[in-house]
Amino acid sequence: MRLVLLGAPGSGKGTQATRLEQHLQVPHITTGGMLRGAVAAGSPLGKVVGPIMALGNLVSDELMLGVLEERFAQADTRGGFILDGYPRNLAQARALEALLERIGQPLDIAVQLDVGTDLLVQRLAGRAQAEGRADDSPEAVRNRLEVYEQLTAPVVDFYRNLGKLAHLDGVGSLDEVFNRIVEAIAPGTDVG
Ligand code: B4P
Repeated sequence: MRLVLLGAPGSGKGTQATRLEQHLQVPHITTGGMLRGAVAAGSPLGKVVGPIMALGNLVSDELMLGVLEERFAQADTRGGFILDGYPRNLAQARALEALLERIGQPLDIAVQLDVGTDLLVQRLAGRAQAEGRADDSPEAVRNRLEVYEQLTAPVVDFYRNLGKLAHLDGVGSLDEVFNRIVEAIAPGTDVG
């Protein structure tokens, strides 16, 4: 299974990808997680991206593609993957299609988790208290939601036009949302 998870910040991509990793037994590739790892390690990449992420802005397409290409060069991705956090704009969506074609691993499905803005803000405020992530501050969250609307939302149409989009309701308990995804990605389910 080669799957992309799409959705606004707080829509549950990372949360559900962790569960899907167990279910599908394919690696969860989280670009946000990889970047946070680089920041925590104080690597040269982390030093560049840390301030950008703290403001809730997107890291450059060029840097992100490099990170992604490196990850896809690892053997564990050959049996499939769950990609969470990429693509975040149309240029990234096109770059991903080209990369997956090049390595002979075309995408099966893009799952979009749809959650209203009020609930997104509420979830991220909850995480800000629980985990203290720099980009969960109210100002950064506001910016991340705007960036999503302007740059990432068009990616949904990109996958719809390819006939690969499953649009799902992301509101509900963790189990409810998980079950919806499992149903949508089951073989034979019609997408588009
Ligand atoms: P990400 O790590 O991708 O952050 P995110 O969009 O906020 O999603 P996340 O997966 O963490 O949260 P989730 O919705 O699961 O990106 C962070 C930053 O990295 C970006 O702003 C950008 O700077 C940079 N970046 C990453 N990828 C990039 C790219 N491709 N290009 C450029 N820059 C990039 O969960 C949020 C909260 O909701 C959690 O607390 C969770 O417990 C809760 N929740 C989830 N599901 C729930 C449910 N059903 N009910 C109740 N609560 C729920």
